[in-house]
Amino acid sequence: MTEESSVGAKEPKAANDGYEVIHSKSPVFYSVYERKAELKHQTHYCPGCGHGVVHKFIAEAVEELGLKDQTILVTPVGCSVFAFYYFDVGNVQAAHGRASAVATGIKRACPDKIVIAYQGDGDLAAIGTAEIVHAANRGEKITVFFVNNAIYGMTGGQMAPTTLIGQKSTTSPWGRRPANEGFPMHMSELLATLQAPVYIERVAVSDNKNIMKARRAIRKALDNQRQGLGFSFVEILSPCPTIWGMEPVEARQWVAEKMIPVFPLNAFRDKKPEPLGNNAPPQRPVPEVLEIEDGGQRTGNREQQVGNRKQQAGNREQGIGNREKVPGTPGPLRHSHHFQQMTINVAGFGGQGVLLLGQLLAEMGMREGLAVSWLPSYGPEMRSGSAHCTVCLSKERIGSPVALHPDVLIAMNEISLRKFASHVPAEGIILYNHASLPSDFTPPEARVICIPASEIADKLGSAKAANMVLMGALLEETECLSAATALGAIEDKVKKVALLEINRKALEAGRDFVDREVWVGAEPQPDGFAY
Ligand SMILES: Cc1ncc(C[n+]2csc(CCOP(=O)(O)OP(=O)(O)O)c2C)c(N)n1
Ligand code: SF4
Repeated sequence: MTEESSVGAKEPKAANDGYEVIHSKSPVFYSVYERKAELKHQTHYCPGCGHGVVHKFIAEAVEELGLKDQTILVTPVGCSVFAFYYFDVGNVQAAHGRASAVATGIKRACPDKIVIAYQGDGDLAAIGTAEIVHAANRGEKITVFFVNNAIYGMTGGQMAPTTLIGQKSTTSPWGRRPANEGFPMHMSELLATLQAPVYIERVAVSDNKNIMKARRAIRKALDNQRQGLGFSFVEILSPCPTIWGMEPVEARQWVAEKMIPVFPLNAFRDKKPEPLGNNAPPQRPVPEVLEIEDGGQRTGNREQQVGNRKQQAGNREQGIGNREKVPGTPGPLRHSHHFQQMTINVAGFGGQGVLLLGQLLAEMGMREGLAVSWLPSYGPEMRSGSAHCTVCLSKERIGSPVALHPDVLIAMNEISLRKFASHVPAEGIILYNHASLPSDFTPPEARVICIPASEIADKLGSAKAANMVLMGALLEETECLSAATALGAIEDKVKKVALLEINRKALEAGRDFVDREVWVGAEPQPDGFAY
C-alpha cells in the first residue's frame, strides 16, 4: 500500500506504482512499513497467516477505543517478532517467552499506559510458561494476545506444546504421541484455574462467524484494560498455512475441523475483578524507598571523613592507620561527580569478588544520589569460572546497563585483561591486578595501571580482599565516588569484624598505591583526593 493512499482509503483505486488498494488501513498501522525497500507495501507474513488478521483487529480496537497514544505493544520472538514494523504505537521487543514479564514491568512502571503482550504458542506455552502463569496469577493489568497455531512457525515447524496428537512436525515426524511428547497444552483452561484473571476467552481465525467473535474478544480485552480491570487473555487459534503445508483456505478449514475440537472455543472467565489493591510501585526515588537518607547517611560523617582524609593526605608517611580514624556521626554528602555517566567493567574469576565489587560500586553510587545499574554475567561454575559485571553510574536515568566500551576496566586476572582490554577506549583506564602487563601483551590504547592487588591483599591478611584494593585504586584514580561512601557500604556489607578490618585496610592500600606509585608527588586537594 502506498503512503498517500494507505490511511483511511475507502475506495479501491489504482496507485501509481500499479498496486491496487482494496481495503482501508487503520491509522494505528504505519502508512509505510520501513522494512526492506522493495517490501514496504506488504507485511512479512505468509499469505493466509492468522497473525495478519489478529494484527488488523488489534489495530482497529486500539483505534476505536482511542488508545493509540497510550498503547505499548510488547512483541515476542516468533513470526510476529517484527510486529513493530506495522504498529504505530510504543513498541518493545522482548526476549523469547518473556513478553508477559516485560509487559508486567512496563505496566507497573507506567500504570496509565495500555500494555499488550503479543505471543505465539512456542513463545508463551513453551519457553514462557512460567512468565504467563505468574503474570496471570498476580492479576497483572495487562492484555495478552496468544496466537496458537499449534507449531513453531518462525523456526520451521518444530513441535509446540499445543501441537495436536498425531500432528507431524520436524521434531515429531511420526506425529505427536502422548506417551512420548505429552498431550496438547490448554493454556486458557490452565489459566482459568487461577483466581486473579478477569477475562479469558478462546477464539479462532476460521470461518467468518468465528473471525468476528475474535474481533469482539480482542476489543473487549483491550477495553478491560482501558477500564483499569485486571488480567485479560485471548487465545486465538490461528492458521499457519506455510508450515502446515496447506493452501490458505484449507488451513482455515483445518483450524475449524482439527483445532477447535481439541481447543474448544469458550469464554472461560468474564468477571468483574476482585479488589486486589494497587500493584503499581511507589513512584519514589530508590534511596528513599530503601530508607537511605540523602546521600546514604547510614554510612557516617562524610564531611568529617573527607576532611580527615585531607589532613591525612598531607601526612601520608603516617600510613594507612591514620585514615581509619573516621568519626561515625551522620552528616550530608559532599562529593562532586566529574562525569555525566561512567561505566565500569569488572572482570575476573568467580570467587574473586568480581560481582560483589560491582554491587558495592552500584550501592555507593545510589548512596551518592546517582542513577545506577549493575549487570552481572557469569558461567555455571560458582568458583573459578569467569565472571564479569558492568556498573553504570549516571547523573541521568540509564538507558541501557550494557557498556560495550566501558570507561574503566578492572581486570582481576590475565584472561579478563586479554579479553576486555581492547574494549576500553583510548581515554579510558584499565586497572590490572598484577605488577606488570604480560610480556607478550600489546599495550592497549587506554591508560593501564598495574597494581598487584592480590599480593597487597594477601599481605594484609586475605587475598580475597584484592577487590577492595582495586576499589581503592579506582576511587583514587578516577574520583568517581567518595572513599567515605565506600567505607560506609563496606561496613554495612561485611559483618565479621576481622574481615571488615582487612577490607578497610585493603581499600586504603589501593588508594595509597595510586598516590604513591602512580601520582608520585601529588598534592592533596580539598576534596580529600590527591592530584
Ligand atoms: C531463548 C531462545 N530460544 C529459542 C529461540 C528460537 N526460536 C525463535 S522463534 C521460536 C518459536 C516460535 O514459535 P511460536 O512462538 O509458536 O511463534 P510463531 O512463529 O509460530 O508465530 C523459537 C524456538 C530463540 N530465539 N530464543
Ligand atoms: S510461517 Fe506460519 S505463522 Fe509464520 S508467517 Fe508464515 S504462516 Fe504465519
